[in-house]
Amino acid sequence: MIDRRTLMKHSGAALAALGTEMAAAPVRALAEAIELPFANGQRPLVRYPQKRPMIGLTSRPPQLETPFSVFNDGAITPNDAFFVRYHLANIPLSIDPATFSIEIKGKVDKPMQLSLAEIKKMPAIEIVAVNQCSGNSRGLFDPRIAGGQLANGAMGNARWRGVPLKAVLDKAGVQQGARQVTFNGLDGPVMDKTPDFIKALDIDHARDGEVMLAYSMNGGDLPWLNGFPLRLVVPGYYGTYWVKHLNEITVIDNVFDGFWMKSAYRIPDNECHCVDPGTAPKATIPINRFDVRSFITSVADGATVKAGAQLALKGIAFDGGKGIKDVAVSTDGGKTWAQAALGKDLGKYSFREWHMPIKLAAGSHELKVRATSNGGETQPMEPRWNPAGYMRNVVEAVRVRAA
Ligand SMILES: Nc1nc2c(c(=O)[nH]1)N[C@H]1C(S)=C(S)[C@@H](COP(=O)(O)O)O[C@H]1N2
Ligand SMILES: [Mo]
Repeated sequence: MIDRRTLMKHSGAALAALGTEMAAAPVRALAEAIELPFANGQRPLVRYPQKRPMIGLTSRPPQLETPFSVFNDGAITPNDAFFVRYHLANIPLSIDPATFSIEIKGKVDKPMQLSLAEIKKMPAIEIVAVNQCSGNSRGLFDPRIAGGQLANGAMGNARWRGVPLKAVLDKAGVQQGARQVTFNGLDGPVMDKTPDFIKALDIDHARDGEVMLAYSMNGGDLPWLNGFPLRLVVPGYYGTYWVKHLNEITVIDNVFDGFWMKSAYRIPDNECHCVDPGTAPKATIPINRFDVRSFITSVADGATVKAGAQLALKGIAFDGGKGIKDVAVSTDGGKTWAQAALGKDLGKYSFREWHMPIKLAAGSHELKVRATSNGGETQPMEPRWNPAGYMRNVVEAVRVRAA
């Protein structure tokens, strides 16, 4: 039913129904389950409005991981397969796009409210960009780390359409002395003591012309759970900054010290953003750009493939915004490497597909892929560790048996 409804243009009634259905979520846990590649990795496949069966992590608030096989279907992650991450259980269940507005306030000459219609009348930009949770792959850390036990599916790549944050800030007129901009959405804590989810960017970053207020994803409205009707898109930066259901922008003349900037989402302040397992960093900074990553998508760990046959190995790579320079593949556990061919370039913030034909003799093989960015950054052969389980980017291994 809901799929039919969401295919229709959002009428008020259809949206109200969507909110009601969201309130009743999880709509359905399917009988099927999935096993993620770490201890206690059993997960239900769950059904939410506007989503295909997804890997269920929590239900209040809904947190959904993308089944990894989706990434083999193309460089763009479909809206109905895009992961979902929330912190606070009080997610919005009724939003009327006809009356929705966003407030711009603080150190600006003209504090204002902009309706969705007004935002949509401004000149639009489009950027293809990866959104990845800081804790993507946390479940693979060793020693294990508390927090959402995710495999590699807390990421996705979409074509975002919206207005540059710069244009909105210019309209309001940023005042002298502005240092940061804060972002707040419609969701909130269930208990008063839990800090509201508010994020901040430096003023120059906020005005770089790429950070955007997006109202569309892959040609459609944002799915409800991905921030309908408006979200921040911060190309190259971890998902924590991509505030959903965005309705409040505040220009401030200090460095924001709210919980989600000052205490959470921080990484060791050193070159590798890592420390010896089990130790605490001396100093920390807010998490920022993605490190470089790559994945094999065409064959799963533990699979059996045909010996001696040509195998079309493929996958994806991305980084924090320099773009991918090259992708190397090893079929012997990292002893020797060969260059893969790169797929279509959808922009420096996008997944970049790669492919390489291989042939495997009968027996066991360890496949590895390693990407290098245009900035010269590459993936480490040994995993790095930090206390929050962020930024995993080790060269991953896929073990296959050829028979
Ligand atoms: N309003 C709001 N926006 C939010 C969050 C949140 O809890 N509330 N979580 C952030 C985090 S940590 C991530 S990883 C991304 C995930 O985006 P998605 O749910 O569209 O995949 O949303 C970000 N935006
Ligand atoms: Mo996240």
